[in-house]
Amino acid sequence: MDIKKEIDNYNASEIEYLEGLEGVRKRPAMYIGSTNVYGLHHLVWEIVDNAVDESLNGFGNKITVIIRNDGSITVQDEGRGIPVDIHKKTKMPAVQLIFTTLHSGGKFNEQAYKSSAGLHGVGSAVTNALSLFCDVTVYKNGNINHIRFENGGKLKTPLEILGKTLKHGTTVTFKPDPKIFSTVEFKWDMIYNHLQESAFLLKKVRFILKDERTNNEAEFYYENGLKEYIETLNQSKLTLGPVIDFNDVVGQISIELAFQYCLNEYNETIYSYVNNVRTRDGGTHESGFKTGITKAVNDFAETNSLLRGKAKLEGSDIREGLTAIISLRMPESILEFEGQTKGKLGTQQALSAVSNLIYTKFTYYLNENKEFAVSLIKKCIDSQNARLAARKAKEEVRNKKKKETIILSDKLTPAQSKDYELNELFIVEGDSAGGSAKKGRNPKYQAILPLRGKPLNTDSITLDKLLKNEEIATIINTIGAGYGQNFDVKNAHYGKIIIMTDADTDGAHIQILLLTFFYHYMRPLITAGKVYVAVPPLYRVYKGTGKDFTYQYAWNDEDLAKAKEKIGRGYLVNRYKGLGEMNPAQLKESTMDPSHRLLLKVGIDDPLSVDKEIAILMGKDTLLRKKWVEENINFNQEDKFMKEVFK
Ligand code: TSJ
Repeated sequence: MDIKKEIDNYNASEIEYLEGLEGVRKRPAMYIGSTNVYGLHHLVWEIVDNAVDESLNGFGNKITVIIRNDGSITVQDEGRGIPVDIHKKTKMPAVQLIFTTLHSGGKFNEQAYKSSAGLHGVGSAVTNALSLFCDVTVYKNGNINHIRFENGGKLKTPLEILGKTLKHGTTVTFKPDPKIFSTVEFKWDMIYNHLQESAFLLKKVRFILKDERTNNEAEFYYENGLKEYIETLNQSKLTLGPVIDFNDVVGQISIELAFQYCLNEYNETIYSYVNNVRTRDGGTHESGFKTGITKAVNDFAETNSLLRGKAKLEGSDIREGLTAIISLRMPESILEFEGQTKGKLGTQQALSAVSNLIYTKFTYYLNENKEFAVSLIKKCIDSQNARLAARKAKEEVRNKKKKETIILSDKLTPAQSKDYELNELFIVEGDSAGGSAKKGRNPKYQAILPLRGKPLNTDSITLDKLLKNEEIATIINTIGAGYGQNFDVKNAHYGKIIIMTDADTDGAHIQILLLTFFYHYMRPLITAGKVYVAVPPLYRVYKGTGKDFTYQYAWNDEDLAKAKEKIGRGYLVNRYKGLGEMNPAQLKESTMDPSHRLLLKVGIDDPLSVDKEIAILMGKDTLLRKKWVEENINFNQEDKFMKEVFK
């Protein structure tokens, strides 16, 4: 495609140069979600995704990321190089437009495939706007072309030719602005996981990560992509049969999928992607996959008389212990996203395309691999039996309950309201804090469940033991929606489950145990965004007595400095070492009241980090666990488990 022609079609009135970038600096969260550690890395993804799109379109098969010592980061590809031609109306080089305007999305190319982030959507301009500098070198047309922006995207060095080259590709180095972000420290683990995920989705492309701060290096290259993705996700699990992978092109949609069954695992783990972007909330492709696999397995069981008069298998019987990745590519013209966060594929064609693919190919596979097929059906029947038995047990309990009065737990102080969605359950470490929480709660919708003592010896706990623990049993009863295979998030008695512990190592251990428990036995609670960790303040700065008494809470050292300034000369500081040191009124206003409290929402954001971390946390290696807690649980910052901060 001729870039010049394309740019000529541009409506000049639509182009807002630096004004646009100032808007980004005023409201960064609108463009990158937040200004915390996730927002910071969002800048990196924006740039990397452009390089990924270029190789997705067939140009370049190596992408390098280098974390620099000076706080900057470099992303390099071997593609065609960003166009440098002059745009007639504005007399600007295309590369300059791309880095300084917010309306360039889609205008610069019409490639078949384009991630929703997009080859030159607004991403590069946003990254530029939020950086102290952004330095771009384009190897193209035999020239080394260079342009540099500083101070939030202002042109510093106009496009120049530095010399001749035989190479082609793009190198971008930028340094995020600490005035915008709460942290500007790049996290090796986050970038490592993102690149590994990209490498799984983009097979046969080499990804290299270097960290000049530590001299760490990593390289990802996968011949088969999704197959290796599943192998990595299942590496510490007991599996049934091999990884099975299928792919096909149906009309304008290209489909790749891979899956494998695990034993001793209740959960289904399905990750789906469209044009390399995760579709967190599933959509038509996931529905198609579920429909197709259910029908394939049921038909096979029926044809081979394996159900022996039993009812048909339900989808959930067939998906217990299943790990699957679905990756679709489609042109923008048929791409439709739904839902509040646009994380759900709406494209109707994808449903029948995926459903037919998995149905046809898996049916064939089952017939070709009878031994595997029979053990799979056995496993599904086991799940079905467990599901039916649990339902029966539940009904019996329900009938009993009608006669007797329900005694939930003498430990629980319930909420008065029956509006489950609005109700909040505080799981509180320790009886004394539990007492304060009871007095400080809003009795209408806040319930308190104190954990007596430490719930478990954190040094030698396995999942089975965790489940048998009395405190955990109380939690299961209190939430009221079952656990494991029979957990049904629709029945949860609370819209928010809030873990409230001291800000110390013991507190961290309790958080980990509870989160691990929820992750394994009530995962939909986490994916539905109902699990939170309360962050109590570390300090209270105060002055005066009687009606002159003033005070302010502080959650970290930065807050503390601000609070001292605000309270002024003669201030005194309380340092809270635990929840127990706050009186009910203080606990209420600082940690429980929605208008002041700080809650971290627990999310499973990163498919590749969770299992690894849970393996460490639940493993036998106590030293490794201790190290993990010390490195990852920092009460002054969001940690890896935490997705968003709500104030
Ligand atoms: F995000 C970014 F702009 F900073 C960036 C873009 C960063 C990196 C590391 C690479 C890239 C990038 C862009 N790599 N390759 C491209 N390709 C184009 O911009 C391109 C090249 C040729 C044509 C054409 O039609 O001839 C069109 C485009 C959009």
